[in-house]
Amino acid sequence: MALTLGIIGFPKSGKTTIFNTLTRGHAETSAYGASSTPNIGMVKVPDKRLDVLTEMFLPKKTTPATVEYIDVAGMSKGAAKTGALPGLNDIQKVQALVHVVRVFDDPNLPHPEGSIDAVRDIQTMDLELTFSDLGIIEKRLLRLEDSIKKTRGPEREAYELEREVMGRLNEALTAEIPIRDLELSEEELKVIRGYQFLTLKPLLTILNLGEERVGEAEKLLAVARAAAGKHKNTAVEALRGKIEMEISQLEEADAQEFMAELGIKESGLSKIIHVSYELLGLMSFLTAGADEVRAWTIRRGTPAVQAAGEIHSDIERGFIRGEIVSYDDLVKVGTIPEAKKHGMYRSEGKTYLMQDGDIVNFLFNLNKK
Ligand SMILES: Nc1nc2c(ncn2[C@@H]2O[C@H](COP(=O)(O)OP(=O)(O)O)[C@@H](O)[C@H]2O)c(=O)[nH]1
Ligand SMILES: [Mg+2]
Repeated sequence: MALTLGIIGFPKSGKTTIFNTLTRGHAETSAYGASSTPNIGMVKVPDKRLDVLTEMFLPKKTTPATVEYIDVAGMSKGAAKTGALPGLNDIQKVQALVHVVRVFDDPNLPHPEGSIDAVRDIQTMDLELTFSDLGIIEKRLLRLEDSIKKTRGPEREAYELEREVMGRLNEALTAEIPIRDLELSEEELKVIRGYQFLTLKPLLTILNLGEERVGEAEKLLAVARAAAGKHKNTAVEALRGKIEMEISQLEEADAQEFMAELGIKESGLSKIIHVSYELLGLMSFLTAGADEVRAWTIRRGTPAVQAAGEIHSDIERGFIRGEIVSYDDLVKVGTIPEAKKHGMYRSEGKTYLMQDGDIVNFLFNLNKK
């Protein structure tokens, strides 16, 4: 599945710096103006298992899973109340939001609000997202009244259901509760899916630390987590934007050395991708052979037949079974024949729930009806 994350934040918080970190890109960061066209970049999901399998299978090519990031224009406080949020169309399309919060201080680069205050910025952004959703809901509710008057039968019932759901969202948002905090049924989610509400999207908050605050990271994280992390489907992480961007642009060996010197265990790129996966309930399964070693992204709890469809709809349609060995088992014994000998190579049916790191060969028959 194609995964797209949107980077949002107030101006000069380091969004483009973090976008560059993630994409190893060179988009223009700026102390002054900001461009209004979004930066878009693809990132290969770091996965050591692919390296190990590549050594084992010596395939013609190795294909990691990818994630797309969009760096949208900076938000300004109050924007959602007076009109649409800047970049709204872009951020409506993404599956999760990454909010970059400025914690680094730089006297030459004043914060638009005049001071550095992560909790204030987290709360202000929450409000902007809330107002954006509320604006859409209020307009829709007005039109629904009209539609309900004009229709009857099943059509009217559908509108009435939507009015009921929208009413609940309206109430929650008015009380500053994001939509992702509500218990919504599959049916209710389906009713509202098309609106792409921002407060329904998982939210990863990143504290962009300056060098001078690194020692305080844990304390800052605790405070920010108390402010942002009380909601469902949220996570808060910290990283040093400027340094991470420099690291991301080094050769692998140099990057490792530099990170060791700075005491950074996991690169910002890898950390953010992994937390995003966690937040979105995603995992990877793997395919491995002489042609290609590849990682595929699916939701946790996806049945084998649906996972097969991720590779090709024909494989889903003609699904017979999956032959599966877990990555850990395969690494223990070294080869597929050995795994077979040890009874680690399993045959699984349609409803088998895929596990992270399953290495699978799907058998399918295209003549099957
Ligand atoms: N000192 C310091 N400056 C940073 C850091 N991250 C970004 N900056 C600077 O802040 C300015 C704005 O950064 P940019 O990424 O363009 O912010 P954006 O407006 O949110 O996209 C640039 O001059 C960056 O070099 C950081 O971690 N530390
Ligand atoms: Mg920018």
